[in-house]
Amino acid sequence: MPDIMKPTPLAPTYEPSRLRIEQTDITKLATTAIVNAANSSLLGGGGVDGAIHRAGGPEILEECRKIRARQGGCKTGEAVITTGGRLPAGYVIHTVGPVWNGGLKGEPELLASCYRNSLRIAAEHKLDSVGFPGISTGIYGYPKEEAAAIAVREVQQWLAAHEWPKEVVLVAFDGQARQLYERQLASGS
Ligand code: AR6
Repeated sequence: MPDIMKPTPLAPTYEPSRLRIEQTDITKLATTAIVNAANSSLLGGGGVDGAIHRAGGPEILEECRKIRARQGGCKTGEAVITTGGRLPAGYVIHTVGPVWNGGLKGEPELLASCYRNSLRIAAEHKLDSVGFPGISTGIYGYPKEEAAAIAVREVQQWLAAHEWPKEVVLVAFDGQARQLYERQLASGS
């Protein structure tokens, strides 16, 4: 067909982004689920894990104990789901990040698996929205910039290929983490 007769392609319709960054305490986040940076015992700990169990109450630990009885905890890179107890979020997805050990012990792939397996659980349960802390970037010592790059990449790839969850929030606990996420978003897309 001559060029002049070809229909003008429609301008792409505007789709509001399904990924956003929020600087907050994740225990205050009212997403359908929040993700916990747990350890393989699933019995709680410090950091965001301690904060989630404190704010959510004993029901979360009760369900964690049942999961332990069934499958013996949670391996690094994997994820399980419990109630959110008294949290504003209805559910907690517990994932176990890798301990940073120099970067040549499979840490990047294990961290990516944490994001993918948590998102898979959210999709299986058709959860609307999920908030993630910076898994492994506290006590487990993962370099924050590399971890932010993996988080943004994995979430964007998941959202491009899946309908659920509808929205993902990457939670920054401080201004430095927020800037790292914002830079990754600006450079990556
Ligand atoms: N809201 C949002 N982010 C937070 C909060 C909060 N309330 N508290 C901490 N962070 P960490 P890890 C950020 O150490 O490195 C526990 O003992 C924090 O600034 O909680 O995966 C577990 O039981 C950091 O960026 O988790 C494990 O044993 C990020 O959350 C171990 O720590 C993760 O820091 C897991 O270590």
